[in-house]
Amino acid sequence: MLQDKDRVFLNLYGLEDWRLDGARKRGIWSNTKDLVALGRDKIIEEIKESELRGRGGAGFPAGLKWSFMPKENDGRPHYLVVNADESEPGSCKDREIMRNDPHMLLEGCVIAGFAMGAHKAYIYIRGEYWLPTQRLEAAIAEAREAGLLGPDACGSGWAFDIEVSRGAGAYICGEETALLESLEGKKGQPRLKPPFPAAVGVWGCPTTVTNVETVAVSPTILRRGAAWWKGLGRPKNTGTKIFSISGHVNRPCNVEEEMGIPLRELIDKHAGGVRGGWDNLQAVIPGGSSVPCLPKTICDDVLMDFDSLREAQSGLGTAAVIVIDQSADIVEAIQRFSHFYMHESCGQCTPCREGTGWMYRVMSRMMKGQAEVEEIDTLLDVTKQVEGHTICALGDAAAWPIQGLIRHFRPELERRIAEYKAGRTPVAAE
Ligand code: L3W
Ligand code: SF4
Repeated sequence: MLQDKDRVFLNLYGLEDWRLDGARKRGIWSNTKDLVALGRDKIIEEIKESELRGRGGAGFPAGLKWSFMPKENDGRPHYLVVNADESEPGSCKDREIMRNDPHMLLEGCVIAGFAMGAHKAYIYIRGEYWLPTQRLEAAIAEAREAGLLGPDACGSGWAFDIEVSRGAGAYICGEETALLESLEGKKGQPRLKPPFPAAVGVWGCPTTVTNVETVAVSPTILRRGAAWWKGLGRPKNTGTKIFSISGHVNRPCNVEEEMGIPLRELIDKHAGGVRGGWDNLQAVIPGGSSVPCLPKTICDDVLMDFDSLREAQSGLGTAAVIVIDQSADIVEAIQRFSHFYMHESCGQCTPCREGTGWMYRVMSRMMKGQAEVEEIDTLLDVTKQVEGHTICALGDAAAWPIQGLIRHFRPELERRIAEYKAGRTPVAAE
């Protein structure tokens, strides 16, 4: 369990002052000039050494990503784009950082931006996040006033400024290249990669798109050292992480914990346990709606980090832990996710546009038992035709929850089909 001395997010619950004075008391902006003075190479080296992995879902090594930005100057400006379009069902951690400690993110932008050779950062924020937007704007104004942003940011000699841009309610704009399109004022549709944003990003310039939490923890890693961060968690799955725990628990919450904490400990210690006790658990979706669910037998001892959850054929994703007890209709839950992905598909590639609708319609029949047993394999087959055959990861995200359902709850699907054939309405399927 994470000790207080290792906590990074000191105002996660908004109990302290979120403004500049409060932030300074928590050590934010304390030596930003010295951190910049380390130089680009040393900052990136230290972030690589810490083994920090991106907190937006993919878990890509952060230092490596930053190092993709060109070193030589070809005349194009560089940009840092913070992905604050938090829309993954179950995920609400970035919201808490931005509304309760916005200066953490701003200081992180200065450091990360400098390391990438950028003089400007855009924070692309989910449009519905009105209070976090207001606080970010207010914090930016305070930081400009105090000389922390501007032509000589923090007295470092490096010009740096930040602009907030609001999204308009499309989940797909959390995909990094759709986000860039939207930032440019266009319809939010993903671009083909490569080229990756580090080569051709916003306005055709080198850009790094990265998650709020990843940027916000960076100054603390540099202040306390990569060795300290690596001492937390497990190899290649280092440091602390904010988990959003929701669903059938006694006390839903956001909590910062050590990477690799056992799922059961996380739920019992911080969320007051599963409603009705651990034995009442049916399944957990450990990383937001995009990752496959895990049945109780696996939840009993799985660890919460990227590699452990991948071994368990799921994923850490955004660490949004959705707890499902025995009272819930697991098939209906996954059917509703199918509806979500169908609705949010941008429609530009066929396997996703057609596949998400197809999967939703079959899931709707399966929920009521109105299907043939052979269709379970057909459905699985379709998910495999969608997975990996689309421009962006939304296609995968639509396929994986269904794959998880079939992997772990096939008997439940078969039972419904048998009940319906026997002339009964399957229980829990209205
Ligand atoms: C340069 C290379 N850059 C990779 C960069 C790439 C990106 C990052 C990770 O999907 C996942 C997805 C969702 N040269 C590079 C390179 N990069 N190779 O590294 O890339 P990638 O492709 O592994 O992932 P992605 O496309 O960023 C993100 C999952 O996250 N997810 C989504 C959550 C949604 C939200 C939200 O609410 N907005 O967070 C949850 O699980 O399924 O698998 O920057 O450019 N050779
Ligand atoms: Fe659009 Fe879906 Fe293709 Fe992504 S996978 S580009 S959301 S159609």
